[in-house]
Amino acid sequence: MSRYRIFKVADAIAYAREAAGLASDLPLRGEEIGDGNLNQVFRVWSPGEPHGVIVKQALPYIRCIGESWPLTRDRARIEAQILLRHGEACPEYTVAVLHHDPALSAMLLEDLSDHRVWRQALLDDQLFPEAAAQLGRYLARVHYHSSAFYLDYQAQRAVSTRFVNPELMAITEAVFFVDPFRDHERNNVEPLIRAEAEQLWADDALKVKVAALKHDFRCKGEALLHGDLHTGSVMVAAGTLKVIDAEFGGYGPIGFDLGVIFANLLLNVCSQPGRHPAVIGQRYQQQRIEEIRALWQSFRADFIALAAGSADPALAEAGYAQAFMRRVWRDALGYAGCEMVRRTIGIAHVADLDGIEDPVRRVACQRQALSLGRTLVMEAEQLDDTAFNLLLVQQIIAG
Ligand code: SR1
Ligand code: MG
Repeated sequence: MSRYRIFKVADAIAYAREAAGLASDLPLRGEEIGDGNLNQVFRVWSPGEPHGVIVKQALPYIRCIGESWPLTRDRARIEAQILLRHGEACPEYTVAVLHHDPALSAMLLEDLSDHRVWRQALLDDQLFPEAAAQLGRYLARVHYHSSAFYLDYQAQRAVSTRFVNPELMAITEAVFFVDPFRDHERNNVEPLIRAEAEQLWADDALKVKVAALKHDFRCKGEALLHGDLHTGSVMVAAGTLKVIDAEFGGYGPIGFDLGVIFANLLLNVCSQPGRHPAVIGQRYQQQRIEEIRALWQSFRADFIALAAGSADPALAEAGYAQAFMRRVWRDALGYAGCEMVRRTIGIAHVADLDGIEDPVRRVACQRQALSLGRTLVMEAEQLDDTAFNLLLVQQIIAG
């Protein structure tokens, strides 16, 4: 008989007590703290202790939709294994998995209550100056250590088979590359921006580019991706960060993770005119653009340094890692463009745009996000980092 049950607070406490090996008479409290789209999340703590633990459990359906969209609970096992694997490559910046129980579709994670969700910090205009470079370092390490630069043929094939995540990656294919580029019932299009959405849906040249990005997402298994690296998947604190929520992970193109995080910083850029007077908003826009630059620079430098030590004589060839980075950059811009479009008119939006109260300003920011997203997809091949910065200044900051 299955031990699975949908946890209430008391179940989460019981699981935490057993999994963490806590004494049966230690008083414990718990509360549901989840605000994500998919799972339930509880914090369990002992009164008077500064740190507790986090219990995350997969439901047999998508939490934000309900039972009408069933979804494999096996995602919890896959997520725990990805986090453990990423934690081996980069323990400093990956949330620690303390225990996981595939039958309960539950895992015990370190408590990050002394961290903040990066998206929320950005919305509160709180700057974490080191976060971007740290995230670049995290990506270089987790990608390198699961790539052909580090693993030999047999090892990489074995790892990529072990981390196959078909149901969750199929959702990404649908909600990232398919729905937002056509009139699909799952989309969430603000009526005032419907005309711009319809223009995108009729843009055949754009859809050809998106098709190529989707095709690569399926076929270009370069590294074990996080798979959903938006600013809500990053917890920041003074001088450090932790990456959480890897349930959409699996093998795919390295540029995908980079593109998703670039896009979420750019969505924040696009939201600034809706939230601040121009001169203040422009300062925050410059900060976000600087963060993208710092993230890319640290990712690129660390990846190239790691690749120099590759045991594969062909891939370690001088100059190859640099050439590979140029491809990753172009891929990242294309995926960033898709993420900007899908977070504006697809099923899952971001608070940066949706939280703008004034509808006229909100729609102006959404238009900016759609327009920049389209430009990134269309021009990814032509934009080196100088041209990219120029584009941002011309399209956004100069208004
Ligand atoms: C129906 S799932 C929609 C989105 O929620 C998650 O946060 C992922 O971003 C996914 O694409
Ligand atoms: Mg998530």
